[in-house]
Amino acid sequence: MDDVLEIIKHFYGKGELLTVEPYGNGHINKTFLVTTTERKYILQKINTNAFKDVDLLMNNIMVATKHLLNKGIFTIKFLLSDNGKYYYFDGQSYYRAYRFIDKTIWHEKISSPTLLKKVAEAFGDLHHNFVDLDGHLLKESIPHFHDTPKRYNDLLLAIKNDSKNRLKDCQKEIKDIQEVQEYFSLITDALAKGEIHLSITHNDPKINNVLFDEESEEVKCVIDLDTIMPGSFLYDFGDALRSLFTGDNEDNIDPTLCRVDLDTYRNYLEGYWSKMKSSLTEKEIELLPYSPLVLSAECGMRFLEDYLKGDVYFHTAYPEHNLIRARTQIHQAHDILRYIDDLKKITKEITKR
Ligand code: ADP
Ligand code: GN1
Ligand code: MG
Repeated sequence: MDDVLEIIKHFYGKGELLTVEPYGNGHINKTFLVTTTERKYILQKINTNAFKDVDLLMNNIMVATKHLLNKGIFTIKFLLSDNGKYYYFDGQSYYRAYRFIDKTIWHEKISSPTLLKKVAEAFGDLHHNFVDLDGHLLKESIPHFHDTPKRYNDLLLAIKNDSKNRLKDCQKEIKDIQEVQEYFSLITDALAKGEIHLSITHNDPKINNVLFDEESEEVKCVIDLDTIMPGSFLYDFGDALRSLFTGDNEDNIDPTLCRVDLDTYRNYLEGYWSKMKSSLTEKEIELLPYSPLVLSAECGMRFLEDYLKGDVYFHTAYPEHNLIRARTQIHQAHDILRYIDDLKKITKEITKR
């Protein structure tokens, strides 16, 4: 914690420092809440294992947030450090600081139809607001982030290497993931054929990355902008539903708790459709119900790969953490497949309106 006390001094800040404490439930960065006599800040140690190029990362975020601010949309405000950049490098690690968004809450699970629609509208608005942003100004902060077929190849490589001798624990998970393999290239193939947009998307629309005003319960702000970069609308639609279906059970030892909820799908799609109906292609509409399947399988593969490699990417609290997370996501992918006809039917009903 002492390091953090030193680091925060390099960012412009008002008031005398009172406390610094670990904050939030993110899997990637190390997040701290800094309280001064005047204001609260979020300080993050950037995970450079995930984000290899911090200049590129912060450039993406600044381009995207400036674009939103120019439209009068509330978003995260970053602080300049005393080296004139939006990050500080202490010779070992990279840090950034931004204004704490006060009087807000986040949820790990949501079942209220009203809140679901608000989240869906927020992501629909975000997509809509990025339509006029020049995509060339942003680069991939994690190359091939949602390239699901590549994620599968990466998993195969980790299986082949079995560097931590953990392969013996995951035979069932590997078999289960291979059973849904035919769906992995649905989105990437459509992108390659030009049947769906390559737009600027969030790419990590996990539900705890949305802050709500604690009084009005309106969405205040979408946070965790590290993966704002060129992508498909379907990545965000699919991953938001992946995270909603999973709720707070991502690391539950009972994988069957991670499953489809048709009302969640219906409410989310209604909210999203209300903002994006004029912007989606026929192919995008056709793939909407498949996208949570692709993204759940992909997330399962990423956890499994990380388990096999010895937990080098996601923060873990115990040795089997990534394996348990992989199980929930792979179970969910299978459950989505089981209900795919229902999801298609709901999609047809809503998108015909
Ligand atoms: P990670 O990439 O590790 O998920 P996030 O940027 O999502 O990092 O931050 C981790 C968590 O910290 C978020 O899920 C949220 O709960 C909390 N958080 C981050 N930024 C803010 C903020 N400006 N105001 C309030 N809470 C925040
Ligand atoms: C990570 O950063 P966080 O915790 O919001 C991950 C997502 C995964 C998610 C699974 C940059 O999200 O891609 O879907 O964990 N973010 C990154 O919970 O890898
Ligand atoms: Mg996050």
